[in-house]
Amino acid sequence: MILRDKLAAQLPEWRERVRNLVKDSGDVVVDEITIGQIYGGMRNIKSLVTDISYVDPNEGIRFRGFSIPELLERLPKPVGAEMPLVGGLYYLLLVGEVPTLEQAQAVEAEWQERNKVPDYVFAILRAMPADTHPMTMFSAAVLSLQRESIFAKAYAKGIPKDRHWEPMLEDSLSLTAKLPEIAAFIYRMKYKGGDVIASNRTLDWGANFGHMMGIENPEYADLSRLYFLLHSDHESGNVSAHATHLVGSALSDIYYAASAGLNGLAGPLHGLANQECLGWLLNVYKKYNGVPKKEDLQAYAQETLSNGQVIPGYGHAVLRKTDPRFTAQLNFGLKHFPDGDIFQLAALVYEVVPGVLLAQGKAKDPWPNVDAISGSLQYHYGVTEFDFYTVMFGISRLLGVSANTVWARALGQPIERPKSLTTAMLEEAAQKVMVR
Ligand code: CMX
Repeated sequence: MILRDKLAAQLPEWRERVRNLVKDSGDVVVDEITIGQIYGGMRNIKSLVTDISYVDPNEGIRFRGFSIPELLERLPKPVGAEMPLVGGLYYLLLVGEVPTLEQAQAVEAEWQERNKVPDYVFAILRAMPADTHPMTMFSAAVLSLQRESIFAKAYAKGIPKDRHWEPMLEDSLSLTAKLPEIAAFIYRMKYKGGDVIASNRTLDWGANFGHMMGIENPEYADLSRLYFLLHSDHESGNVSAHATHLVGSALSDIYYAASAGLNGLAGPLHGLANQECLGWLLNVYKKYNGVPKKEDLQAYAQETLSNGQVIPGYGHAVLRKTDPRFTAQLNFGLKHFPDGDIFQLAALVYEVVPGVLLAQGKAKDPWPNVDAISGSLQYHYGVTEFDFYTVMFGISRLLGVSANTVWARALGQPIERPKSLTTAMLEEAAQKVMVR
């Protein structure tokens, strides 16, 4: 298998590099930690490592060193398509090199071979109460697949530590292969009367999702490929990535770890913000009977803040400029449907809300993040059921976190176990500094 061979070829050098770094420079101080950070959600504490993606506060995400515009340019695309094959992105995340079309297609072929979802997953989903949130369904479906884990079986048989990554890669491919069908099943079951659409094995992973959603439009296939690329990874400290990494560090398999990551993604301050954001836009639209005047939008945003609520889709823990994932989606909308009502509203919010947040002076980043616009694009193509949006984020995010988990096992990263202190200990530490 191409991915296994490519990873195996890199591993001796990577392991040597990490071993030497830790052996020769293990005591080098990289960061200091303040009481404010300990009580402040560990913000900006440099204590994680990944080579798969990096978020620069001013520039935004780079995947394996490539910016989003560079990737949209360089990753191979299916014939006639505007956006790259997601298989090529997964290759890049795992291997670290831009694949050829053949290499990207080899990943797509791996996915096609592994995409049969066992019937018990559908039975579990059908048995859940109809008003269950789609993210709960998605996470439960992923967790239910745990019995398929090759890693768990190999570990039980005593596979040596330096080979843990191999069954982890197998599991990651088998899980990610099934995600579009599981998600589309949830969508069709919940919102389309159970009229489920079978997978089309001739389509690529991104396009097949659009087909199973019931949207036979090449533009939506391109939007799906773009969406799955943009949301895949955002270095290691965000809640979904960190939760997956933490659970995986106990040598829980990818099904356990990915389900944990999805549960974190389901929080309104993280992935659920895309659902919240569309809800916020629709409320504005309803209140003003269409796209409002700038002044009205400004008043509405101010009212949201006065009510003690956040404006979803704006602000970020790391970013300090407009998220390039926002810009890529804005450009897609401007190209394909600049006159769409909800899209125009999202674009107007971009003109108004940063000023409102700046004037309030609390948010360190008043600019839009990825969630500020994604829903308005989905809405345009008929995916109006916005409580489903975070599931799509989840499909994509599991690409990044599974690639990271394979590498964590390949480099033998240990179980995570930071140390906690009591408030009295911190007060004592503060006292000592004040006395000096
Ligand atoms: N609307 C209103 N207030 C906001 C705000 C927003 N969009 N963004 C930040 N603030 C507030 C914070 O709530 C905080 O207020 P308090 O001091 O009263 O607690 C203050 O500004 C400082 O926050 P910060 O340091 O700038 O931001 P954090 O790193 O603490 O939080 C984030 C980052 C994303 C949770 C926050 O900006 C937010 O809640 N945004 C809205 C929700 C959102 O879009 N989340 C999606 C993020 C992307 C993703 O993970 O998917």
